[in-house]
Amino acid sequence: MKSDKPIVYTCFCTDVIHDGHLNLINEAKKYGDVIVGVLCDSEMVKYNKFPLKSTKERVELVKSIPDIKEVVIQNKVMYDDIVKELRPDYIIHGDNWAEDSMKAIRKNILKVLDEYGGELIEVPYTFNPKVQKIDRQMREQLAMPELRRKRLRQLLDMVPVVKTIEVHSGLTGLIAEKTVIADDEHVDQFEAMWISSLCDSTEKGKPDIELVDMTSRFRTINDIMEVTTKPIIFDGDTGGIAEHFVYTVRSLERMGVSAVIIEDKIGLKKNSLFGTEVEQTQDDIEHFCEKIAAGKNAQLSDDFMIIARIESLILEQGMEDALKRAFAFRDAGADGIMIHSRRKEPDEILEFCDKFREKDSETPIVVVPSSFNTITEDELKEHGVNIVIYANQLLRAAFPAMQNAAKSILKHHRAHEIDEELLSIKDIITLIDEL
Ligand code: SPV
Ligand code: MG
Repeated sequence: MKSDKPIVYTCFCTDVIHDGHLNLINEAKKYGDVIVGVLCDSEMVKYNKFPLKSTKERVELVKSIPDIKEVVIQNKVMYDDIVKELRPDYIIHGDNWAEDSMKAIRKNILKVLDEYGGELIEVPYTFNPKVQKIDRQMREQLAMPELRRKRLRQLLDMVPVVKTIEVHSGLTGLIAEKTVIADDEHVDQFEAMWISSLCDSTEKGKPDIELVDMTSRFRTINDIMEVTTKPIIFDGDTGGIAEHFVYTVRSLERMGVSAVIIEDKIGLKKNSLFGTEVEQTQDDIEHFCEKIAAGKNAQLSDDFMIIARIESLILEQGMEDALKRAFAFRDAGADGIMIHSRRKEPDEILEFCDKFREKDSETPIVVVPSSFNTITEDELKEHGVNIVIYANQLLRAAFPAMQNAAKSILKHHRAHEIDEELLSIKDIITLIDEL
């Protein structure tokens, strides 16, 4: 029977119910019948709350709280749709609106309620040590190798396109981890990180020719892992000889890296964006397949992914060659295909994706739109792309800014002129939180 009591709505995006949630429900029931929304997986990710429990489990968890009339799934972080559906008299929420994303959500709630005279109830956020400990544990758990490693595979099922940004240090890792945009319509952030050989080498002042050895590259991974939780895709260059690659796979897997991408080149590797301007040799199909198979055979978990990167378009070997390689590498065990191009237009990439998808709707496709950078993630998705890697933008942003600061100091014999373009002293000394 339909109750004529007012409806009080709240949305939970959590894997664990703690005192804070129970307090909120206790408060909510004073106003009427309580309906709780469980935020769906893909929106939890946008909100930097990667779910450790499935939606079904989270629904069951919320249902186990007494005094809740109904549990529904909220499909968007923003409240427009759910409010249209339920028209609650009240939305109840903790008063923890400090972050930008939370401010945008509050604004959205007030806007949708205002349309029909609903009311927002804000209750003091429960900040007791027990709640804080649970919050911290949830976050920290995501950094553990076992959980981090499988997150890329999980993301491939959860989000339309895995947006991946280049990182080359702890600091850039923090940018990937924490950068959020929040406006009237959405909240969003990167889902994964790419450890580029170009940027890792450049950061060390070395050319991108597989000169920076694995021990050094693993240290970069470690620096990043220490301060982040998001999954890592590692640029493995050519992977080296198969006899060495198997050890790399084991090490990466043990560290909690989610995927390695290896390119089908042999001999002295140069950066792909040189194309045919420098001498580069493509490996033959059979030999590269043996390397992929050896890697797959070496890994211990099912989570880790070996993604094969095809250089046929870069080396002007044609579409047929690229496709032939893609199917051969997949059949050798590759968990995904990366197709690369250095053309300004995305045409050849899209043609490849369409032709590959005609015969294979499953194997993930990865692209790196550095040259063909006008195409959007949505357009790439329409052609079957699953992972988009922004492979070098953070380092390219930093270098001119640093050079500019150095030149200004040299020119003016003091630092005053550049100061207003810099992070303030107050901000730099408080940028990194202590544990
Ligand atoms: C990298 O980022 O190191 C890559 C992508 O391998 S590219 O530079 O485009 O070859
Ligand atoms: Mg590289």
